[in-house]
Amino acid sequence: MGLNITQKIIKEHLVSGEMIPGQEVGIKIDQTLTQDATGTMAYLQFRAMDIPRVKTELSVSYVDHNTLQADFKNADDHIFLQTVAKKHGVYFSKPGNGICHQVHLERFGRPGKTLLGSDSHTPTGGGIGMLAIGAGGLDVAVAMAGQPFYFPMPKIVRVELKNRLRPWVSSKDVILHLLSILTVKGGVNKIMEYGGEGVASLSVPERATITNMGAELGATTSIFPSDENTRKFLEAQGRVEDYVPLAADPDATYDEVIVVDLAEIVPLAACPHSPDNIKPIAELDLKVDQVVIGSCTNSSYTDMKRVSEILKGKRVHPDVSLAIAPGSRQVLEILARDGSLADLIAAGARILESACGPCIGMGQAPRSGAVSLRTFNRNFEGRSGTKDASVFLVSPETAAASAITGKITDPRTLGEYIPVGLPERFLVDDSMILPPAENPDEVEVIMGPNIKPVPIGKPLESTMELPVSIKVGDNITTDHIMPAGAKVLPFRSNIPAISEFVFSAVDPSFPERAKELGKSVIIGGQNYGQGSSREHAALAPMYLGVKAVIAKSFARIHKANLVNFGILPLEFADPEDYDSLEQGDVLIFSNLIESLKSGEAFAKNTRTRKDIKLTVSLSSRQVEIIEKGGLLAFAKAQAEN
Ligand code: MIC
Ligand code: SF4
Repeated sequence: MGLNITQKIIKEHLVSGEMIPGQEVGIKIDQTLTQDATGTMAYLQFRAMDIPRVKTELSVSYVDHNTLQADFKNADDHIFLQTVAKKHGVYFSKPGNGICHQVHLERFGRPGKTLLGSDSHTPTGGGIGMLAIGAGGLDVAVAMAGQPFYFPMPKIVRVELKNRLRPWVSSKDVILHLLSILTVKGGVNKIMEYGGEGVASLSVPERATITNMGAELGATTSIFPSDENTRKFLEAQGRVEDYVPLAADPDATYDEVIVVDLAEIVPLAACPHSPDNIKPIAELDLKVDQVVIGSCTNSSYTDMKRVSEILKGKRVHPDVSLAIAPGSRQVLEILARDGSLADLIAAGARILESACGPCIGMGQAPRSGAVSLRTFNRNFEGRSGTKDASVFLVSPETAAASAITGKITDPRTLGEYIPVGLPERFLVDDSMILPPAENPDEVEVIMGPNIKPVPIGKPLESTMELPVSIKVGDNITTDHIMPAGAKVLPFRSNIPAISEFVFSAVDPSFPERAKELGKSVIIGGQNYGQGSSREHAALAPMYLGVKAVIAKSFARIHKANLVNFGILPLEFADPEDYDSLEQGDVLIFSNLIESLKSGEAFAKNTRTRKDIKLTVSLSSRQVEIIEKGGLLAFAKAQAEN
């Protein structure tokens, strides 16, 4: 029987398990990437494993999140990352060189390879035909140590693209359209594999916009075939030798099929405060205060060039602040050399560094009550830095059109379409990517005072009495659990300090209470932990004594992170039991170790006397990890064997 693209890549990398949806598979990882906000922890964990040099084909460390240097902390992390990379065989992309996913696509992505990244938007690499998966930093550290990456074999969904997009409709609108159908949990434990005649009309950067924001569907990853367009992109990047064709066999089968008629898609927006709250632009009538163009979703050369063509000779509306962050130094330099940057500046754009910037709340927080249009992938409440701002996620075309008019504007009103293609040849200069040292023994790893040791979990106790420290609702994001932004991000390598911010936007008294309780359990609703891959959303609660989370359902990466730090992820067998629980209730768990193996556990609520039935969906490997107190202890033990 024929194979689809995903099965072909997994089969070639399979180390353990069978490709049956739901069963755990282990795959060999060819490449890894980290960024600075998750990377400091990942390299501390890698060092704790005592392995001198990474065992992957390629590992790259990027600095793109914490680039605001308000004091020594972020700069200290940068030099730590630079020296640690040099010592342990990792390439280092300096601050200013660009956003990890954009640079990785340009300079390192290779069709058919596996990529594991400590960032949830790692699936950007699916645009070039990689099996690119986001994970917690510890999973990436373990992959750098040469061990497989384990995950539940997802269902494979074929997304059949028919026809082609109409003028002024972009690939951002395609993923917004899919979010409107599938919602933020529609892709959990699924891989979206694109195919059909419409694929040929999309360039690699356009495909990467779709696979990038597939993360918002909750999907394990998304992938496109590798074809003539992939070859052209690699050739323009001066690395045609990395090209290999990759397509599904004609008789390949899929678990599900979704058909999307590209010609029927119109410009769309994700309205506040969720990426799946989709409306057509034509139905929105709002004055706009801020427009921001950039982020790993929409900051390629073609995105920026189209924006500059729209703004050329025009002026940004007097009431609008327009900020633009090109995704990489390569993009910025081409724009500078071909004159587009001058057009953007002349139009009144505020040009930002090539980094995540406003996407992660590092500057450009909108004014109180503002309407902000952003070409990003997440619009969770407060993520922009302003709690009462209304953030709409749109395409670069919609953003640019609206910056001129001062209100949300359908780009189809701009007149004749301006086609923008890939350049024949990108400007290639890798001088800001530093190779690892040839004499690693001579490299000293520099650690500033804000870099604190990684806390290690304790082995699981079979009987526990756990008070409920907080009860939250559905779709709680990791931004709720462990916020980002300019104030909190500098503490990513200091768990005691960052743990003071856990749930700060939901209930600022949480850290104090959790510490007072000593040990506790969190109660969550559906899709608990959606969004980012930040393992700090598990690590900091672990530090505060959280031993278990009981939820109606979990997002994939967060669930894996909980396991990695020895926190038990348990699901309600009957979701209605959620209603019977209150903050302050005390739950008694007994015979936990046996229950984990049997797949079923019980918690007795001492207030209501009710026995709550819980489902444990963990592999035997995960049960062992939890018993040992987390993956670090487990991986160390394995490496020693
Ligand atoms: C994000 O977009 O939320 C981040 C910041 O890139 C995160 C990683 C992090 O929290 O460091 C992600 O998406 O994984
Ligand atoms: Fe950076 Fe935003 Fe992309 Fe996360 S989503 S990697 S913060 S640009």
